[in-house]
Amino acid sequence: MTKVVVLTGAGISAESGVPTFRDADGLWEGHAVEDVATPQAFDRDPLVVQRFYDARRAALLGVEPNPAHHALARLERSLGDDLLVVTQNIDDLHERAGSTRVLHMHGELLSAQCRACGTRSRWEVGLHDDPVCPHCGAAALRPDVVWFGEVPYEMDRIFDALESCDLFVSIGTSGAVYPAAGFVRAARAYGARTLELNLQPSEGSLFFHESRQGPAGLLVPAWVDELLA
Ligand code: BJW
Repeated sequence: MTKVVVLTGAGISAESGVPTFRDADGLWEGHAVEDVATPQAFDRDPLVVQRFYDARRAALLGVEPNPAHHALARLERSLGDDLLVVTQNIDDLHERAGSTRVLHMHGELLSAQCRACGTRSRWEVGLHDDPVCPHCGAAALRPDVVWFGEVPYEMDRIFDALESCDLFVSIGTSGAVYPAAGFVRAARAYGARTLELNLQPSEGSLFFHESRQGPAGLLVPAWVDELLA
C-alpha cells in the first residue's frame, strides 16, 4: 500500500485551455496575477478584480478535463483513500474528471464568499453586478479564492497528509507561491519520496528526488500506468 499526495497547479489545466499565471500568456488585460489577486487590489478596484474572476468563471464552461486529470481520477479508483489531490487550481476539472478526494487550497471559482457573514455559497454566474448573499442578503460577495496575504484553506488536513504519505508528486506548478512551494520539503522531511512532473524545471526542482519534464497530458498518464503496473 502506498499513500500518495499529489499537488497540482495551473500547468495541469493548461492543455485544457486554461491559461497559467507565469508563462507567456499569463497576463490578464495587462495585469500580472499579483496585481489582481490581493485584498488590496479588491479594495482599490473591486470591479477589475470581479471582472477577472467573472471572465475565468465563464471560460470554465468551455473547457474540459484533459488526460492528466483523467489519469488522476483513474489512480483514485485504484488507491481510494490512499490518494489525496491538493490543488492550487480554482477550476473544477479534477472533479469533472471523476476525482472526489480533492482539496482546493486556493478556493474555487464556482463559490462566492460573503464579506458580511462569511458564508460560502455555490456560485455559477457573475459577481460584477453586486448580487446579494443568499444567506444574509448583503451585497458583499467576493470570489471565494485565496489571495496573497490570506491563509489557504485546509492547511491542517494537508500537513497531516504530507506527514503520513509515502510519495509526494507535484504536477504543473512553478513553485513560486508559498505555502504550496514548501510542501516538497515538508513531505521529504517526513520521509516521503518526491517526484515533480512539469513542462520545465520549476523553481523548486532541486528539492525533489526526481524531476521529469514534459506536458502533463503525457507525463501524468505514463506515471499512473507505472505506479499501477
Ligand atoms: C505545464 C504545462 C503543461 C505549463 N504540463 N506543466 C516570501 C517568501 C515566502 C513566502 C512569501 C514571501 N512573501 C510573501 C509570501 C507569501 C505569499 C507568497 O508565496 N508570495 C510569493 C510571491 C513569494 N503567499 C501567500 O500570501 C499565501 N498565503 C500565506 O502564505 O499565508 C500565510 C500562512 C500560510 C499557511 C499557514 C498559515 C499562514 C497565499 C497565496 C495565494 C495565491 N493565490 C493565487 C491566486 C488565487 C487563485 C486564482 O486566482 O487562481 O493562486 S496566485 C496564483 O499562483 C494562484 C495559483 O494557485 C498560484 C500558483 O501558481 P501555479 O499553479 O504554480 O501556476 P504558474 O503559472 O506559476 O506555473 C505553472 C507551471 O506549469 C509552470 O512551471 C509551467 O512550466 C508549467 N506548465 N504548461 C505541465 N502542459
